[in-house]
Amino acid sequence: MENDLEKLKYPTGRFVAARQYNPDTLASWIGGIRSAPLLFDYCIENLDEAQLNTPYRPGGWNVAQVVHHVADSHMNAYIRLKLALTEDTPTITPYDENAWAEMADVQLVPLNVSVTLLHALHRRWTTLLEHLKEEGWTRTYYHPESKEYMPVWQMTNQYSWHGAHHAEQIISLRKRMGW
Ligand code: NI
Repeated sequence: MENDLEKLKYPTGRFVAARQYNPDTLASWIGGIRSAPLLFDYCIENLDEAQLNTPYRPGGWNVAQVVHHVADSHMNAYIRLKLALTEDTPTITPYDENAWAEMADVQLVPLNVSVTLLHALHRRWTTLLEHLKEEGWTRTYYHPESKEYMPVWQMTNQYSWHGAHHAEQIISLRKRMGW
């Protein structure tokens, strides 16, 4: 049972941070961020209202909340990146992702608005990453809850995983439900 829940929550496996980076890993992570909005186009294609309101696992967010969450999370990530690139080890502001997922903009705004947002946001994000100079990758921000210094290369690794992780939650739900 425990294992089943783990599989539903982490269909691509838990995030395993890379220990280092090189031009190939960077290109692959940027590619993950570039393609994530397309993945969400695919995820939500032809789902009706009832399907969008279905939790991806028992007790979990529904499909719409998952996608709105990715928009919330990636907007924060983008701001964190820009802060890391322009300030000296800025302390970022954590946010309560569960509280954010219950708010009116998540409950009332059609899902395609957040997917469109992801397309726009990831276009800017990817362009920024593609034009980073070598020293940009080792700039860091400080996360006051995890008390970690997060280098830009590592957050790029993490958010590349994050998009695919949530997309796969929806894709695996669709497979299980035969949608
Ligand atoms: Ni998430």
